[in-house]
Order: sequence, then C-alpha cells, then structure tokens
Amino acid sequence: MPNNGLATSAHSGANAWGGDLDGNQDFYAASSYLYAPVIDLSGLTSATLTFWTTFDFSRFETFTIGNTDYTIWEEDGGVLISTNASVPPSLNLPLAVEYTNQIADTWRQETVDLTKWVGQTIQVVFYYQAIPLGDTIYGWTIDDIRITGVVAGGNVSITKNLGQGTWSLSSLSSIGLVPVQSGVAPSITFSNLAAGNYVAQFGDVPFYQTPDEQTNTLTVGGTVQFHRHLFLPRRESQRHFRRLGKWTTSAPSPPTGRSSPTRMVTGCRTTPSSSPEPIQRTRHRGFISRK
Ligand SMILES: [Ca+2]
Repeated sequence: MPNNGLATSAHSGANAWGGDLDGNQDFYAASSYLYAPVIDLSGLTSATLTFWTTFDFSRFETFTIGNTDYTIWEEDGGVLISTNASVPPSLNLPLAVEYTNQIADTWRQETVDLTKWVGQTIQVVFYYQAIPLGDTIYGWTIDDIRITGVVAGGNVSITKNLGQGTWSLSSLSSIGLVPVQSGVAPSITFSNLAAGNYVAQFGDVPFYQTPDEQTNTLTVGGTVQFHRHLFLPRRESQRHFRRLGKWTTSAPSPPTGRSSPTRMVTGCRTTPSSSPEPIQRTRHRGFISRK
C-alpha cells in the first residue's frame, strides 16, 4: 500500500510497485531496476505497454564546475527493454521511454509502443534513480502493468459449390476446437486470423454427400481456402430425381396417364432405348435447375 505524498493508495487492489512506497526521505541515493516477467512477443505485428503511475521527475539542481553547467535531477525514471535475461541490469539497455522533467501527481495511465521488439522475448525494466537535494522524494509508483499485442495473421476463405448447407470454422488449439464463426454464405473470407490450424465442417444437405471436415494450416501472411464440393452419390441421385419426377423425361408415359414414379423408374431401367447417356444429361439438367 503506497503512502509517499503522491500516491496514498494503489491504483487497483491493495498493492502497487514503488521506488519509495512509504515516502522515506532518509537515504543518500537510489538506483533501482524493476524487472517485469519475461514476455514472448513472437507472432505479433505490434505491441503496446500500458501502466498506471505517479511520479514527479521535474525537480533538479544545477551546478557549475569551471565553465560547465551540470543538471542533476532529484528523481528520474524510464522504461528499458531487456532482450537477454543473462545481461546484467544497466543503463546500456535499449530505452523505450524516459520521463525526465515530467509529472504525474495523481494516478495516470502511460502508453509505450513496443512494436520495435515484436518477434523477440523481452523483459520490461523500470529504472528509477533519486538523489535527495532538499525536496521531497516521492519515488516512482507503478500499478496495473499490461502488455497487449496485435496478432499477425492471414486470411481464411470458405466457398461452397451449392448455396444450401451450413459451414462452421474453428481453430484447432491445444484445448481442442475453438469456434471462430459459422454461417450459410456461399463464399466468405476472414482476414487477419491468427496463424495456426483451422478446421472447416459442413452441415448435411438432403440427398447430397457431406464432405469430411477439412483441416488446414494458416501461416502469417498466408491464405487458406476451404472449398466444400457437394455431390450426389449414384444411388441417392436416382432417389432424388425420382422425387423430382425427372425420370419421366426419358420414360414412356403410362397408358393410364397417371404418374407412378416407381413404375416409371422400372420402365426406364428396362427400356432398351434409355441408354446411360440420356440419363446422364437428365441428371445434369436437374442439378442445374435446382440452383
Ligand atoms: Ca494494484
């Protein structure tokens, strides 16, 4: 629980990180590095650090030695980025931002662009230093540190050769299938999906053979296409067109004039003139007319 003259409570919950949480003024100098946990920024196109903070890095003293003026900041801080945990803390680490001569006298949110480090494993390092020169020392108080990233992805498109029927797209993760979206649109493209494995499943359409589910791997910047091609199995196609009455086109009319599909199919099969070719054409015409 901070109580140092600027922050009298944490930004959230009971705790916050601080360079001088209790407002202790009895020290000669401070220099500290607060290391955040290791964060993997691979597979991202951008990354952003946000945190809430209070500090006053605006006070300074100037000294003149010989003909040269020197400025000493009583308190100062900045965010460094470590890309190698085995390198000891130092001010030689790359600097993401510094807050020299700035004030946050109440809790304020800071945003730091980490995009230049995407693709690497990093540690965010908060560096704070203080040299008491007569003014109150507040320390650098930090809470609610967060790193967010935009995932680098690719495109997934789903097409069908027939308007009917549902599709569902899922990502395949370590916990199993995670639904992305489902629908009936005959052609759809999803852009900027995360790289990984995707599974497309297709709903049943009466009379048609439902294709097996399909799995594809999406790479960063890549495109994956799922295409559902529905087709009629031979036996089902005969049943299907029998219901549609298409077989009558190549079958002789019954003498009574009354239509009996079963009899006509029988007639079709036993009539020598109904070679496979006309049946093929009839089947095709029927298919087109259904669209
Ligand atoms: Ca907190």
